Amino acid sequence: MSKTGFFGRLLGRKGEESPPPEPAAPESAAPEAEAAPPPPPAPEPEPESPVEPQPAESEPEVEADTRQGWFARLKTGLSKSSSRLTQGIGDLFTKRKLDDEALEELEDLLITADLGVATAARVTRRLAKSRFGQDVDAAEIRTTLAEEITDILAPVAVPLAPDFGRKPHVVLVVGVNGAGKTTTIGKLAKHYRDQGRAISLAAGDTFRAAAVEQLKVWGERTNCPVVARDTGADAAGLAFDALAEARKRGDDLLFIDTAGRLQNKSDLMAELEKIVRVIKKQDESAPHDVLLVLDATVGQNAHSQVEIFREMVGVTGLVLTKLDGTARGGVLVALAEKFKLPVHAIGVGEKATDLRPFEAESFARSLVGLD
Ligand SMILES: Nc1nc2c(ncn2[C@@H]2O[C@H](COP(=O)(O)OP(=O)(O)OP(=O)(O)O)[C@@H](O)[C@H]2O)c(=O)[nH]1
Ligand SMILES: [Mg+2]
Repeated sequence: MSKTGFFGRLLGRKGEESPPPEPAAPESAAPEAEAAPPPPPAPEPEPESPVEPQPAESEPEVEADTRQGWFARLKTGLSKSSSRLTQGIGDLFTKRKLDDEALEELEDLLITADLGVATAARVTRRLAKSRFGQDVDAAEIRTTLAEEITDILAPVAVPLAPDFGRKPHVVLVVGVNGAGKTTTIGKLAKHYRDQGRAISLAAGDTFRAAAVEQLKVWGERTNCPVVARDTGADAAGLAFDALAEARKRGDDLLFIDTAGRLQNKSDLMAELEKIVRVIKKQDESAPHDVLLVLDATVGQNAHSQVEIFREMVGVTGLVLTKLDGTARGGVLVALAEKFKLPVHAIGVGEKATDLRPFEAESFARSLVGLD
C-alpha cells in the first residue's frame, strides 16, 4: 500500500504522490447534508512546525534546532511521569550492590509506575544478567531502563500513514468520555492542513450540542468543512453522509468524531459497530484507520479500554493524550508490550501543535528523565 507517513519527514521519509483519484461515488441515498463549503486553498506550511520540521536538505542546522526544541518539549510534557521514576530509582540506587533485594525493589517501583509486570520483569532480568552482584548507580539503571523501553516501544512507533489516494482515507476516532478524541482530531486536522491536504470532519458525537460546537471550532480554526446534524441524530447516518460528501469533493482525509462511551456500555458500543457497518456500504475498505484515543492519566484502566474497543471495532492504532498532566506515562510501555498496537502520536497539551509523533527512543529517554 502506498502510504505517506504522518510525521513522515520527521522520521526521514519522503511523502509519495497520491494515486489518481477514484471516480466520484454515485449519489447515494444520503439525505440532504448540511452544505459544506469547498475546501479553501491550503495554508502555507509553518516552517517551524514542531511536529514536522522541514526536510534537512537545505538547512540542516534548522532541523537540528527544531529537533532539540521538540525533545525539550517532550521532556517537559513527560516531566510528571519521569520525576516519579527518576526519584524512585535515585532513592533505590545510591551506590548499591545489585542483589536480589535491590532487583525486587526495582521491579516493584516499575510496576507502580504503570510500566506493567512484563516490562518490569524484562528490565530486571536484563540487569541481573549483566550486573548482578556489582555496584550500580542510578544513572546506569536509568540508561538500561531507557534502552529496554526503547526496544519495547520501537515496533509500535508507527506513524499514521493515510493513503490519500483513497479520496478520502477514512479515520474513525473512538474512545471513552473526555479521552481527547475531538482535540486529537483538531490537532491532526491542523497537521494535515499544513501539508495542504483537503480534510473534512464529521461530528459523529450527536449526543451533545456542545460536542458539535467544539468540532466546528476546530473546523474553523483549521479551515476544514464540518458535517454536523442536530442533537440526537443517528451517528451512523451522519457518518454515511459525511463520507458521501467527502467522496464527492475528493477530500484526502475524513475524520469521524464519535461520542465518548464507556467500554462497558454495550448499547453504545453497538452504535460504533453500526457506524462501521454503514460506512462500509459506500466503501468496503473503510474505515481505513480506527484510532483509539486513550487518556494516559487513567493508568491501568487503559488496558480494558484497549481490549474492548479492539474487540468491538477493530482498533488499528492508538493515540495517548494528556501525557503532560500525569505521572502515569509508563502505561504506554505496558500497552505496547501487551497489545503491540501501533502508537501513532501522543498528546502533550491542549493546543493544536501539542501532538507529537511517537518516537521510541525519545519517549523512553524522556520517560526516565535522561537528556
Ligand atoms: N493537558 C492536555 N489536555 C488535553 C490533551 N488532549 C485533550 N485535552 C483536554 O481534555 C479535555 C477533553 O478533550 P476532548 O477532546 O473534548 O475529549 P473527547 O474524547 O472528545 O471527549 P468527549 O467527546 O466528551 O467524549 C479537553 O479539555 C481537552 O482540551 C492533552 O494531550 N493534554
Ligand atoms: Mg469529543
